[in-house]
Amino acid sequence: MEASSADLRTFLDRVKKERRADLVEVERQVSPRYETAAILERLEDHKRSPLLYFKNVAGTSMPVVTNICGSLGRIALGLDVHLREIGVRYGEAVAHPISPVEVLEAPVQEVSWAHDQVDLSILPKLNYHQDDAVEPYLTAAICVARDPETAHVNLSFHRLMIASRNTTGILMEPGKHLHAIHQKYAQLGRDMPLAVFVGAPPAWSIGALYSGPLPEYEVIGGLLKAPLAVVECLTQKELFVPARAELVLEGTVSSSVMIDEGPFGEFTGYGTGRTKTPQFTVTALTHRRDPIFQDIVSGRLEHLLLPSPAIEYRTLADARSVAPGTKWVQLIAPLTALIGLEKHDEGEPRRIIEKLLRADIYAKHILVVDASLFGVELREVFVSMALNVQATEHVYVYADEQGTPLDPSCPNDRGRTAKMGIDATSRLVHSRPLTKNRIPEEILASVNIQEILKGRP
Ligand SMILES: Cc1cc2nc3c(=O)[nH]c(=O)nc-3n(C[C@H](O)[C@H](O)[C@H](O)COP(=O)(O)O)c2cc1C
Ligand SMILES: [Mn+2]
Repeated sequence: MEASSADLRTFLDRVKKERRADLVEVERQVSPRYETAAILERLEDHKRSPLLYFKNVAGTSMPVVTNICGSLGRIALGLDVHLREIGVRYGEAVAHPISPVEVLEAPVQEVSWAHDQVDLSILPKLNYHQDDAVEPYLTAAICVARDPETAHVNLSFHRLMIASRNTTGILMEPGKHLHAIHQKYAQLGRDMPLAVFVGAPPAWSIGALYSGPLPEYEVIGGLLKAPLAVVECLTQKELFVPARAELVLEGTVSSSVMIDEGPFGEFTGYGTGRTKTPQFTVTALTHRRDPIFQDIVSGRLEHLLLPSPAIEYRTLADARSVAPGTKWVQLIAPLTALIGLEKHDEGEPRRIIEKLLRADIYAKHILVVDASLFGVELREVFVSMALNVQATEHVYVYADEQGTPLDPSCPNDRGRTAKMGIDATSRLVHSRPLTKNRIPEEILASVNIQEILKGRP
């Protein structure tokens, strides 16, 4: 099968041609310190979420694109499907993964800087929020690492804080594959080889956010319906990066050296202080001749939309594995999922709750409701909670689970947290006879409103 020719540039061209109103090009010089974030925040305040292309960013020769996946419409365009088919397409991709193919020539290696030549100060120095660390961040950094035991290759997004000419911090949350891989290297007394690529069309990003047993490169292939072309790294030979990315950092993550990192305003809307992260030392920086730097403004719409296809797919699959009548999943707030269930036995909601809370560090509060409540106003959800729940019986509380330290309520830096599930489904059998308020149909039909109101408006 021929490798996919999709890349960030082909996606930008498609948006330009097919969704012109979705693309805003900013010609004048902007500051990377808060200004790009401010422009996006103001647009979102006005219910607009265009792709932003900043041609002239102070302190760098690279143009910056942000908000690539800031609308479901653009995500759908990137996957070549209708809005409502994103979930189905994701399921197909996971069911039909396609392995990447190695190529020898790669645009992303047109320019390369190795070892002493590496200078991260050529990158845009982006800051988002006034209480964040002064150091700039990379937010659209997709990290590639190989498990030293299984040799499986893993992809995931991690925030990188530029700490010096050739080092960064990297946040790896407990419960993530990269965290586990890093720990395996540490046990072997070795630093972890890591490659980071920047510049991805939606299918790559959405596929990289897959969470489960498959290698993410194969899910990307499934989404593209063609193999992704990858190239061997120059200084970390066991790793491969997409040949048509814009920019790559190669290097190693220390098993012992920790550096100060943060605070950084996150998807929750809050930063949670300065802590320690392992140090990533960059051994090579490669890029296209004219790289486009991709960014995600932390905490804005794109940050929430981008991972949603992967999280919804996985949550639905996990819930169905214990309750086949699970019909839908809605991520209604950070750390909170609403699950629609056609219940067959009273044990199902609890099984769903326990499965989900243990599978995902971001699953903190799970609310299971009747599947018939799809798309209703939040008030209806509260009504169903009020009328179906006996707190002593239908609220499940778990004291010490793995969550995320990014949760402002989490009392420690390790992400150990309490979790909760609520079974708000209607009972299959009621302990007392219940009758729903009803007036006979024929009497209702016989009422003539006009006559009663006597012509009043
Ligand atoms: C924009 C963005 C930034 C993210 N930053 C981090 C991060 O700094 N640290 C982290 O552990 N996970 C981060 N994540 C979440 C992981 O990338 C995501 O959960 C991924 O699917 C984990 O992959 P895994 O199942 O292979 O561990 C981020 C996700 C997004 C969308
Ligand atoms: Mn993984």
